[in-house]
Amino acid sequence: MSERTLVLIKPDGVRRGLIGDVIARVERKGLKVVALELRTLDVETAKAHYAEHAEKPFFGELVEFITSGPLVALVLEGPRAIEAFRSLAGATDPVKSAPGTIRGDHALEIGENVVHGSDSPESAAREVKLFFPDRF
Ligand code: IDP
Repeated sequence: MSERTLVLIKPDGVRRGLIGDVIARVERKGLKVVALELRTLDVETAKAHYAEHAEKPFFGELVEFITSGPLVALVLEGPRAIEAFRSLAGATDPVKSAPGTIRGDHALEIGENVVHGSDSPESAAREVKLFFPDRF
C-alpha cells in the first residue's frame, strides 16, 4: 500500500548545498519523487504550515527561518512513505539523531535541522494540499 508525504529541504539545507544529498538518499531508499519545487515561502503559508506550533515560544523564529530563503518542497510516494522519510531524517534534535540519518550527518541545531517530513497521514494530506494545491 502506497502513501504520500510532504518533505521540505529547508533554507539551511538549500544554502548549504544539500539538495542533491537529500534527494539521493530518498531515491536510494526507493521512495519516488512525484512533485518537486524550489520556492521561497511567504509568511502566511509558513504560518499555515506550522499552525500546530503557533503557541510555542519558538514560533516567530520558526517562521522567520523557514521564509529566510528558497526551500525545496517535494512529495514522495511509496510504502509507508511518512515513516520511511522520518526514519531517513532522524530525530528532531540533530544532536540526538543517529549518525547515518540526514540530520545526524548534517546538523547540530534544532532550529536548523535541514529537512521537514510530515508526521501523520492527516498532516501529510494537509501539507501536500498546502504546497501543491492543484497537483493531487
Ligand atoms: P519535526 O520537524 O521533527 O516534525 P516538530 O516537533 O514538528 O519536529 O517541530 C517542527 C520544527 O520546529 C523542527 O523541525 C525544528 O526545526 C523546530 N523546533 C522544534 N523545537 C524547537 C525549539 O525548541 N527551538 C527552535 N526550533 C524548534
